[in-house]
Amino acid sequence: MSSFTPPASENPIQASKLDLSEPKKKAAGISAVIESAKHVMAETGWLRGAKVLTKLNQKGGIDCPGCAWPDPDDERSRLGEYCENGVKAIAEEATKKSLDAHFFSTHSIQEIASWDDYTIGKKGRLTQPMYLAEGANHYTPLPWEEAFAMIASKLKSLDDPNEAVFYTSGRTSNEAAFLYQLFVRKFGTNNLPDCSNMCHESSGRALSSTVGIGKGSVTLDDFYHTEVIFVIGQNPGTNHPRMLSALARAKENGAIIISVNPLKEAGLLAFDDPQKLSTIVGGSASLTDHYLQVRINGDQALFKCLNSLLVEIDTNEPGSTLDHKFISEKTNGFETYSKHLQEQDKIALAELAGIELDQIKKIAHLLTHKSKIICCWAMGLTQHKNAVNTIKEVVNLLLLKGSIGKKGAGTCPVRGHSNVQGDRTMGIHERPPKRLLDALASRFDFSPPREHGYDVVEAIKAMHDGKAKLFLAMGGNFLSATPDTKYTAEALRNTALSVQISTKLNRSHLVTGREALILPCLGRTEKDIQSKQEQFVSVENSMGVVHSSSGVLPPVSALLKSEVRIISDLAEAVFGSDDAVEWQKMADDYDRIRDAIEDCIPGFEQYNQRVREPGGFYLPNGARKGVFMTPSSKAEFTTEECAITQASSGQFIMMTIRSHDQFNTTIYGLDDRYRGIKKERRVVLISKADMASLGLKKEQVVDLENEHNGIKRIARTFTIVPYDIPHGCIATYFPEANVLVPIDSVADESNTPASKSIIVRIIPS
Ligand SMILES: Nc1nc2c(c(=O)[nH]1)N[C@H]1C(S)=C(S)[C@@H](COP(=O)(O)OP(=O)(O)OC[C@H]3O[C@@H](n4cnc5c(=O)[nH]c(N)nc54)[C@H](O)[C@@H]3O)O[C@H]1N2
Ligand SMILES: Nc1nc2c(c(=O)[nH]1)N[C@H]1C(S)=C(S)[C@@H](COP(=O)(O)OP(=O)(O)OC[C@H]3O[C@@H](n4cnc5c(=O)[nH]c(N)nc54)[C@H](O)[C@@H]3O)O[C@H]1N2
Ligand SMILES: [Mo]
Repeated sequence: MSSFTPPASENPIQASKLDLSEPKKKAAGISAVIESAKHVMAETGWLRGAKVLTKLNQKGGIDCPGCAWPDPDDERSRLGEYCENGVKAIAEEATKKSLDAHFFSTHSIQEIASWDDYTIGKKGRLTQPMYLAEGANHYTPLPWEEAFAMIASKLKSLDDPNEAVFYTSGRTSNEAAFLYQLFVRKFGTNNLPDCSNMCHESSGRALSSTVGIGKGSVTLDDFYHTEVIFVIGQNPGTNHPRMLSALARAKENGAIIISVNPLKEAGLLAFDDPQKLSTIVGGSASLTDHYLQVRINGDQALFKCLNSLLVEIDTNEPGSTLDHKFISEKTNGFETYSKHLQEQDKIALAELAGIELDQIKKIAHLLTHKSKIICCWAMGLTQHKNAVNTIKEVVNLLLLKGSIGKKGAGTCPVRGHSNVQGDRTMGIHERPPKRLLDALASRFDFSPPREHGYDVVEAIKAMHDGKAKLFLAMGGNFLSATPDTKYTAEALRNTALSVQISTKLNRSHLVTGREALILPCLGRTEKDIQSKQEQFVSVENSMGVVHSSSGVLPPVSALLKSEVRIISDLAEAVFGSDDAVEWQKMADDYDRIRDAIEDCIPGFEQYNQRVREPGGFYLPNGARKGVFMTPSSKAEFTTEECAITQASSGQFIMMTIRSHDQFNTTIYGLDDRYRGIKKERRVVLISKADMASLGLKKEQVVDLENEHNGIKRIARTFTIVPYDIPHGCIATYFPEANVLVPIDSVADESNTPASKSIIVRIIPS
């Protein structure tokens, strides 16, 4: 549209041909299957497509790089467990298209930066190492050895190992993650920020301190034996489509589903299971029984209100609602918490939540005689200032009901990236546990650094301040995924060297340090052959199952290296070929890495044997068994006042969410099919009532701006979309709106960017 002013190159506009229709009232079904087949075949061709799809999520096949939702333990459909968006993730990686030196000699980084993310992503796979010299406009090819020598010499020239930052995204396998953290710690730093810092860090913090383990407690089987499932701040129809099958089956078994979300997401309303022929032919499973359309960030108030009602009902009718045996035997802090709840003004809490008190009362009565409850949540809870305390309030509910540590009940933080949980288990953590460092010290005979490293937000600030000078990323798209795009771009540009180990081109290859390197790696769909032997890797899903993943396709280029080999070659360049750690031997045979993991990380006994069993093995999980590894050996109730982010008059609270056509910063297409928004991503979802009070028209173009700690941020040219969303709340897509997330607007304790509660004003442009 000619009236658009182009935003900064870090954040360009999309072609605007907005096409709006009514939001859908159900998810998946045959249309999703057709959608996915179209995507994969267009990118890969029939032969590659068929090869990869028949192996997807099969035992001994490829772990889907889409999300971390588990595969069923016991059964598989003949077509495999796949979903529309998993297939899109596969198509993105298994594409036939590739980028070579000619592409980079033809297109300058300035030119590529002027394209939108969709266009950049569609250019294909990276195929050879590339170098961007200081002041240069074009990447040029360079041999692998020179790339490693360059990184090694820069690393060695730093005054302090803590001047280097080593980021990880969540697709990295257990084997690569273990070797990577070993390399980084042997180099001398714990600067291992990862995507978790922006994702489920708040869940990890809340769960570790209350139930003694930073992961969820349920297995998939628990879904089939539960009475009530809460789905809070999560959009599974788009982001974890295979979860819908589990919800539908739970429902068939009698479970009640309660959704808590400011938006009526299609996938939570109803579902046509593409794995079931009966639903393809007709008929769909309705899912949610009670939809609580909470205001953005109202969840802490909602759950506090619900919990006070439960205590009130139990006081009037003792023993009807609370599990007193569980509370007295297994928990701490109930007295203080129940006293706090009795002092709460429930009407005020309901108002803060934006839900009628009567509706919350209905839920409380429904829970009265139920004892098996599962609480699922994702980014709608984790990316707020009060995220950790909100999740603790959800845990309080489970503790009041004795709903943890038994079948059909427990915590279910639904993870994002397919191996983000495994990467943490392997030690990708800026605050490593002492146990891990001691194990590394004795197994590999060196002194790992003990002081904590930078998380994502701290790393950006350190680069901005010139305290960190070298940035290396194992996957991901740091520039676009992180908050405050302009500030982060300045931070990256302030480094001497930035290195991206990647499969696909993205904006982090264009906004770089003074010098930059692209190191292209194998993806999960590709065969990984080392020393003439085919290797497999392993991953951990959202429910703590560790299993193998083996690629099937020939690599898109002979020049690609596996992530494991890249780390071992880099380690050799830094530490020399006679280093005490046998880097190359480990890369020659991944069994040796798994042996080392077994020696250093609890729960991996007989790793090589058990990972070869079909379906893999479960890691130990105390909370699952009702054993709480907290200092008191009890589960802890948390008593915290409500602290809800609120916008003052003239302002809105904004959440940045995913559309149906993206995987994080990878844009598969410009449509958000279930929400009825097509061909444009720079949109603002806003209620008709708020539009009327601001005098805004449908499809009017506006700017969004805010001011935080004296700094003004602006994101231009967003189109108004009337939507069913609570008053005072608006929604935009991630990553387009990340320019508006202030670097110091973070969750307490977890330091996660508060990218779901951004205060903004809407300015007609
Ligand atoms: N296809 C696809 N799959 C993915 C991803 C992807 O981008 N595409 N990303 C992966 C990753 S890394 C992750 S972390 C997950 C993300 O999975 P989700 O957490 O489902 O992703 P978001 O789009 O961020 O959605 C957040 C949901 O929370 C709601 N919400 C926002 N604010 C609030 C709030 O204050 N309270 C409540 N109750 N709800 C709120 C939004 O309306 C939305 O429905 O998905 C993973 N899977
Ligand atoms: N405003 C806002 N910001 C957010 C969020 C939000 O909801 N709102 N969500 C946050 C969340 S939950 C997350 S997890 C982060 C995601 O942050 P990241 O994980 O950093 O981002 P991705 O977009 O998943 O990274 C995509 C890139 O990874 C590379 N890649 C893909 N597969 C592989 C592989 O197998 N190996 C290697 N080495 N590289 C590979 C490709 O080059 C691709 O371009 O973003 C966060 N940022
Ligand atoms: Mo995530």
